[in-house]
Amino acid sequence: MPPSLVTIERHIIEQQKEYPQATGEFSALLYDIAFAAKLIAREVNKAGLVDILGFTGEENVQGEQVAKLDEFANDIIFKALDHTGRLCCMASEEVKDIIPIPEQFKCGKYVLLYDPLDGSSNIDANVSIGTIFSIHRKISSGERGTLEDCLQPGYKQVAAGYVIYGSSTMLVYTAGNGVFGFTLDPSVGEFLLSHDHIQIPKKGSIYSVNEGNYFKWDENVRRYIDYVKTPDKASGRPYKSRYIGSLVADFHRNLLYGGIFLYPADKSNPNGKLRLLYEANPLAFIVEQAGGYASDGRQRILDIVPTELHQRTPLFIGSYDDVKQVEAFIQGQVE
Ligand code: AHM
Ligand code: MG
Repeated sequence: MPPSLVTIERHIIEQQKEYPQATGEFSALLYDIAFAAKLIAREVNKAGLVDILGFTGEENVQGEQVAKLDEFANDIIFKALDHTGRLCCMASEEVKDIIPIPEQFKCGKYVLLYDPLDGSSNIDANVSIGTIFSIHRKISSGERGTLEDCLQPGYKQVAAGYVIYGSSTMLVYTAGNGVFGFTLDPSVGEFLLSHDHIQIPKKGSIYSVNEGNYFKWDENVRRYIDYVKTPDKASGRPYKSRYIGSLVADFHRNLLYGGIFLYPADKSNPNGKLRLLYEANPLAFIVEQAGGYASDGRQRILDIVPTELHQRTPLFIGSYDDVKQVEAFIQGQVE
């Protein structure tokens, strides 16, 4: 078999042939993100070799310690995109307020929301980590972007994706026309199409959750977890338990193999732990494009209208049947 020669750039251009109104700005934006991802991958792969590990001693807006690589990834994404004229503003999980485009640069018609390095507590142990991104259209009327542009419901996303820095580096994205995965070939520095039209199995046999929180969950969540562990051949139970503690890695595995990832609300995190804009929305867009589903237990993640930049949400995401089933448990519809 000849190697894949479909780079991200070629793929986007070929996809856009179907949309004659496309200006090429959007494909250039995705290409810029892929470029930033390569720079982050290079640093992540060096972690351990250079004095880049460890914490800065500072806390981010979520009250968590900031690892040096988080800062690096945050800055790289900003600097790779601030001057391109394609964005009107950005927002990052690591930054309290919206990030304006510097005065000297032109503003464009898109908004970028990103989690620069998710799962960063795993860096020191060489566990897979990831970057997550979400792109919206600018909706405010002024020249420069505002909070209004960032607080749009997920169903309005134009594109979303993630990069996983694992045994290889992969970029997975959707622009609303299927989900595509590219693997970085480090010898030529290009992301090459490796996973065409990814589809998540309708029902899985994996559950991924931090079960240490079991006694902090409400009873319906506990009942669901008890259910997936109870043997029943006909419905494929017990499920396998797989939890890395790195959202992108847990999500990516379940996307390929089928399964459900859960981060419910609990006594310490009454609104869940994960963030709607930087984590839940982009992954929800991807999973729906792959045939799966994402819910906060009561409603579709993509329908939630955000009110705050760093809003958290419970998250149930993965194979369609499994997420629908956990919704039924949470809503007390299963005896
Ligand atoms: P982060 O954005 O600070 O890295 O935290 C998010 C991470 C996710 O990658 C992962 O799913 C979750 O936190 C794990 O949380 P816990 O350690 O409570 O299981
Ligand atoms: Mg995160």
